Amino acid sequence: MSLPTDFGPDSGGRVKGLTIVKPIVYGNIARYFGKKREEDGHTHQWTVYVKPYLNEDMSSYVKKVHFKLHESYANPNRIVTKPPYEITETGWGEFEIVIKIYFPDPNERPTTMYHILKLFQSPVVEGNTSAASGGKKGLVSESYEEIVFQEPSQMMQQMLVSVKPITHGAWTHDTDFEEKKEQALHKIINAKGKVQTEITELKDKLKLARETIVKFKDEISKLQGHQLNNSTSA
Ligand code: SLL
Repeated sequence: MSLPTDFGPDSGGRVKGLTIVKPIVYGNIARYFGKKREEDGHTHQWTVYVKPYLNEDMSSYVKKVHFKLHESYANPNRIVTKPPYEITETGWGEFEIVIKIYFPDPNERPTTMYHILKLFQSPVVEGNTSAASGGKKGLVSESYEEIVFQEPSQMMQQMLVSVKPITHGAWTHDTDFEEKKEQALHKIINAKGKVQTEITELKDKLKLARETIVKFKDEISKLQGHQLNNSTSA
């Protein structure tokens, strides 16, 4: 099989039936200065990032990562072309950061993620986002995500399968996603049980309703039979 050498619109055609999944983690860490900074009112230093969930060098299949910050920042559109894919800033407020991952193959649509920059610890933990404070990194708020490549081009397939492990300083995660997976699985099993019980109850009700209908129909036809008898005998 010969591989195309350019990134043109027809880079070897799509590989039928192939799906490649790349698990990633995105989010931010933040650290409180301890007080408000006089000059600009900033209170925190933070880093927003995209990193591989597994130990692999994303640069073999990622062209660039675009971080769109709040307009109050100078040059809010930050582009990172090589790992680590991260932006470190200081500030005073939380806002939504749009993270867009671009691929070298122009046929591959960029992947967009939305991350709420977290600076302040809140008591509630929601969805698949986890926030934890403490530790030497300060607050951590990150999410697990999977980039799904549906029928990638041969060129993209080559890039996706030829990823190298990160040899120096492999990523370690601040969130135990395996534990979260277990918890999520338990919740799903519980929910499934509840739904099953409800289905059974509703089926019973439906059965009863159907039986009642049959009974009433019987009654109706009996009555109609009576009426008919009455009218003919009259
Ligand atoms: C809020 N809606 O009011 C948000 C906006 C903006 C954050 C947060 C400072 C930037 C700078 C900064 O932290 N902006 O001074 O360069 O909470």
